[in-house]
Amino acid sequence: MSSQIVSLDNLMAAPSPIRGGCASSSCGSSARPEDVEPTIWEKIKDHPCYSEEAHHYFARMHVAVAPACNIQCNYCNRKYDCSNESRPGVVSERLTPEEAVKKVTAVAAAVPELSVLGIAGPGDALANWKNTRATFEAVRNTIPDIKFCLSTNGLALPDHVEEIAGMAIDHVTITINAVDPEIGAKIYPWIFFDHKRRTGLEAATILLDRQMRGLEMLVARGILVKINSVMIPGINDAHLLEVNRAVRQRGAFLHNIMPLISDPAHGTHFGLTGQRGPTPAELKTLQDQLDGGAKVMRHCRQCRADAIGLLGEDRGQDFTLEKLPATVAYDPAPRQAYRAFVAAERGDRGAARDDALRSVGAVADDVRLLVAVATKGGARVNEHFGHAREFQVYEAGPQGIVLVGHRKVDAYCMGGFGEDATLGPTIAALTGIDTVLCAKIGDCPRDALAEAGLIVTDAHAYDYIETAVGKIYAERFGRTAAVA
Ligand code: CLF
Ligand code: SF4
Repeated sequence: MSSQIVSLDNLMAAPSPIRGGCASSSCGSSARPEDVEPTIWEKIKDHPCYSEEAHHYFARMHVAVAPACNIQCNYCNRKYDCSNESRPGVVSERLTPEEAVKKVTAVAAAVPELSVLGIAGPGDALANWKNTRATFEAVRNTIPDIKFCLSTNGLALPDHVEEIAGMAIDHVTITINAVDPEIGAKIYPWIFFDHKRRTGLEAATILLDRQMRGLEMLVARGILVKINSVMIPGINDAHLLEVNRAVRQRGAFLHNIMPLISDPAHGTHFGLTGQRGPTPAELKTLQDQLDGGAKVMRHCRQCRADAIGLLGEDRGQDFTLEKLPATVAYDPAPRQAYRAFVAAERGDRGAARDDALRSVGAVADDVRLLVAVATKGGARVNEHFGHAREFQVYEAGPQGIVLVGHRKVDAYCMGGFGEDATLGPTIAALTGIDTVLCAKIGDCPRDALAEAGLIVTDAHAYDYIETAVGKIYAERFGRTAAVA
């Protein structure tokens, strides 16, 4: 994905045959999915992680004010940092609460899409509660229209639920990798609890118990809880079905399965011992099995603890402390204008989806198609193939048109010329994909991808994604899929 954040200007400039139409009563309104309660929609409609729909429009930022951790996970090494790498637990610079407020104000002034401030490390938000609380309190006084979100391993959670609720933090993520301590002990070598380091089964039992207790306490207070689970083949992959059942029974709002990132260069226990992560196909198979349980999140990008921007991009390096202006004022006007634009755009997009479906008619038989889309936001096919750093993957079939994941790649276009060396890895990253949609592509990469059996087309440039995917599906099978 482009490093350029989607802006009001470039979204509104997008030429679409559908823009400007007023084909339904939802025109101008913010289209709430029919299966979401209005009170819940109010909480999630601007949250890029809790609403897949919102992630096309809204940005999050993390501030790295929480360096310490009270447990050890076998997939984590917070010492390792590379600004090109994106994975949780990793940051380039740690911040004091005062520095964090300055940074959030500067980002809010420059990025009207910013809607959520998250604290997700690089350690544990609750093991650094003083910093976490001070940051949220100061930002609340400065920028009143931002949502708060935090992420925790759950060990300290039961001790902080009352304060979390009192501070109007209505989104909390708990990372739960197991509900069986025998499995947990293979993932967590130790925890620090009640002034003592504990290991083995004892550690896992305490941690898992407190995670479940924290989940129940948050749900009882109306806080939306997302569960992150790291999928570790051979250790907890099959067990995650049980985890899903347990968290669903306790009222979790979303379940996000994250593939283990494992590389010896990261210096983690799993990296050094050769534990592999799952393939995209293994991840999708598990997610498909979980559908019908707690809602499954499929658009996570495994952000760094200092990530800034839409989920598919990271502008953290544009807002390092040394690059911040000496003074910056909070101005709500551009943020309000952007939100008004998104509300209208959502209505327009909803009408476009309905129109596309009506125009092609019947629902297709049980045949599915995976389509990869180059987009820089706004739910449109609006990124050049050569600029794409990721492709969003949509599955079209009788169940509808749904986002099922993303594939990261290196950009093909390197300052005006194509880098052919990236095409091999890109083709490998697109394994299983049938068609690639982009705003523009040159003949050379198109031919190379065609040789590998991939159809790439820019015929649907600037269409809404579902509209374009629906057309591709209809062209291929003579009918259309229902939009989910
Ligand atoms: Fe940050 Fe997490 Fe809040 Fe989002 S991330 S604390 S819920 S604002 Fe989102 Fe990033 Fe995935 Fe997390 S894409 S790693 S799920
Ligand atoms: Fe690392 Fe987070 Fe695990 Fe702590 S809880 S060891 S910061 S992954």
